[in-house]
Amino acid sequence: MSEVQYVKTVCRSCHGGCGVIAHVKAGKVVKVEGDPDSPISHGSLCTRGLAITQLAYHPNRILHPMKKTGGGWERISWDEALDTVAEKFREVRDRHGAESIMIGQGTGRDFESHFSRFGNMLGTPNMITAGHMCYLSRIAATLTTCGRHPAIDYANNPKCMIMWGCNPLWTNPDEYKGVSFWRAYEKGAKLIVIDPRKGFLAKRADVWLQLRPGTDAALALGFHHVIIEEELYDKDFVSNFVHGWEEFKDRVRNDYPLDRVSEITWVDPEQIREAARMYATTKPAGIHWGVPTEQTINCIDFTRTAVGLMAVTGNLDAPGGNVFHQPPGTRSIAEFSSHRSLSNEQRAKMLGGDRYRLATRMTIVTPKCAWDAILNEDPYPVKAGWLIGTNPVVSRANAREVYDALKKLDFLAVSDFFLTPTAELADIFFPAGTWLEQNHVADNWKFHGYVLARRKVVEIGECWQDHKIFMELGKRLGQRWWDTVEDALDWLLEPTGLTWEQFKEKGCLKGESKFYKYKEKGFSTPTRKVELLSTIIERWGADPLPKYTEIPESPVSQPELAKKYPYILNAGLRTPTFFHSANRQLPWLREIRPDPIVELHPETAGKHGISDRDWVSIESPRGRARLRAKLNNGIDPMVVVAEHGWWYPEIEAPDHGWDVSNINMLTDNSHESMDPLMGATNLRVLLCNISRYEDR
Ligand SMILES: Nc1nc2c(c(=O)[nH]1)N[C@H]1C(S)=C(S)[C@@H](COP(=O)(O)OP(=O)(O)OC[C@H]3O[C@@H](n4cnc5c(=O)[nH]c(N)nc54)[C@H](O)[C@@H]3O)O[C@H]1N2
Ligand SMILES: Nc1nc2c(c(=O)[nH]1)N[C@H]1C(S)=C(S)[C@@H](COP(=O)(O)OP(=O)(O)OC[C@H]3O[C@@H](n4cnc5c(=O)[nH]c(N)nc54)[C@H](O)[C@@H]3O)O[C@H]1N2
Ligand code: SF4
Ligand SMILES: [Mo]
Repeated sequence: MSEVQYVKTVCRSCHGGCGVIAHVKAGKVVKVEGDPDSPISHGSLCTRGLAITQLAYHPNRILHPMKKTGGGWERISWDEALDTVAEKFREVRDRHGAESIMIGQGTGRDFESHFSRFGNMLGTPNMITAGHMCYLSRIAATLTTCGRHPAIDYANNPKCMIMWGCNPLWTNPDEYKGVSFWRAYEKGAKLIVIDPRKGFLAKRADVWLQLRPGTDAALALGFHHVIIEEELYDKDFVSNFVHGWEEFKDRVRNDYPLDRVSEITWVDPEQIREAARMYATTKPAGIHWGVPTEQTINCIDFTRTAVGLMAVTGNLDAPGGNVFHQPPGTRSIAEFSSHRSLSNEQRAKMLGGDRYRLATRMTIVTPKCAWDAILNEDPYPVKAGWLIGTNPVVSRANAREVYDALKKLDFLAVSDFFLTPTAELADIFFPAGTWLEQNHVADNWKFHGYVLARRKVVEIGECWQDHKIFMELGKRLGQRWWDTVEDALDWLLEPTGLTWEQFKEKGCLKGESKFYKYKEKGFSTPTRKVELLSTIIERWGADPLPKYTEIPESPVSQPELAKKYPYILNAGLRTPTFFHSANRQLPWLREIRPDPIVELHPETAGKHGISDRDWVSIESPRGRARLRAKLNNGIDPMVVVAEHGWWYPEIEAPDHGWDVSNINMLTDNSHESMDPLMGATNLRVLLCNISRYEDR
């Protein structure tokens, strides 16, 4: 019998970060458990992290490169796979220009540095991510307002916390795991929850504001109204460190009195007052805001207003408030990605570049622009693509259009673990390694001040970690890369004085904690102040003050359409088991959540003769999907809350039922529905109707 070995590493079955001890027996990981020494997770792991053994050793996982032939998929060597893609990309680059190749990833998977370097050196500005409506939109809005992303400071004992459209116990998003929130909560912090759905947190809140989906910007301006009216703001701070205070005050006073805010948001004015007072008078207080606030036309204006709340209450860069964690000194993603290697001439060709000014500044392309280029050659043709760790046929708005666009490409490569509905459309498949199969300086993209050592535990089949695939394909296209993955990590770590081998032993690095840095240097904005009136946005001729814009497809803006589609569809309920479109093939997790769920208020369900667990057909002007009813009296009868990310790995290839229960068949990606500066897609507020599936 062989001995069990214990290897410390770092999970990445979501945005990652939890410390793991992997149990390895005879070259195979037989179990993972939480690492009690982890500064991020303190020994905890979630269902998805624990299920990595089922994912890594899944019988349907693809363990070697493949090419599509007339008869289906055929196994090939790495050399053939890489040479084929390099040759196709060279062909397209020579004939149409590098901009006619798009590369795409989904959510943060800790290879952004390599992804962007590959794209920059290829010469294409068309790198598609989820950043237009997730996280990078937050970075863009905070950069313009206060110079850097202010993350909630759970570690320094906030006395009051606002969970603003954020559910960290289920989602463990970005910087923070739910355990950090929970530790602060257990120390007795007051809790304000802003959420249209009564979940675990709302049930425990001191104040729960059940707002109409998509109206967060109006609600935040209502908070400001109370704070201004009752003079609860930090007078020293606003006079010394806020740009545009008088103009902002006038906007709030004139346009956002509480009765108007209440009418827009459906929240009682007295409740708004109570929550605003609690936040402004309990020190320190932090705001953790979530992705639903960014997935509407109000994306940037909401975040700017929320940063305004932190600023005027003196909670910005204050311990226990919202802070600017210092990076640990590694080279940044911008440095690694060699962004200067993309010429100005190529950069100027970025799809949507002249439309979404803030996105362009951050080099973010909203995917709709790529679909337009593929389908309509507007403004020029995109002919080839490489998608890495993303399943846009299921995860992107207006899925039918996405499917048609990817199908039309002359050539597509996909890197994944499984043959997803997106991968089935590819010509070449690259088998990626999971986080158990990689060496990496993890979490370098986050704003929590840490980097962590993700150590390779095993090798499985012929899979390669994504970083290596970028490097080896890049080299075949004449790009400058290091010899090995570890050599690149040495360079990333160089300013810290550590090599990868040394860092691997150490396990983690943390930047120094410093607060109130603005008192010496001001904020990193053009005026060195928090810009409630944005000088950057002003230069673009857009409204420099934040405001609330009514959602283009809502019962208020489209009363006629609402006669046919009377409900508000809130599409994107996460579950503790799944990560977007992933994990449906893992037995431990699918057993917990076998079916796609749509939550309905019992009154609403009753009106349509729908009982708990019935299949429901949901329909919008763009399409329909079938999900199973779960009755929930913690949502408004007008609101329908649906899970996203559903396809059926068990349904036959190549479709795998991608269009059966996929809520993105219903979502909208028209330019008119997006945030005008960022191109953020509206995923959370659409009009829909419902019926019992059997009645159709
Ligand atoms: N309606 C609706 N749609 C949404 C959302 C919503 O709230 N509502 N949320 C949106 C948000 S916030 C985001 S960020 C996007 C996410 O969108 P995506 O990132 O596209 O979604 P996933 O399903 O997580 O990723 C797809 C694939 O990545 C593969 N994968 C996982 N890890 C790796 C890896 O390390 N390497 C490689 N090569 N492959 C890997 C998985 O097997 C999976 O097939 O979805 C968006 N879609
Ligand atoms: N298990 C799991 N974890 C995940 C993911 C996953 O798919 N599964 N996805 C990851 C990704 S990429 C992201 S971006 C994060 C997102 O994680 P979070 O930012 O936590 O976002 P959600 O869980 O989508 O929504 C949080 C809460 O906002 C509420 N909400 C919905 N609409 C609105 C609205 O209009 N306004 C307000 N105020 N609240 C609203 C929801 O009811 C929910 O309780 O999660 C990450 N973690
Ligand atoms: S929260 Fe994320 S990093 Fe932590 S165990 Fe779960 S999947 Fe892994
Ligand atoms: Mo996301």
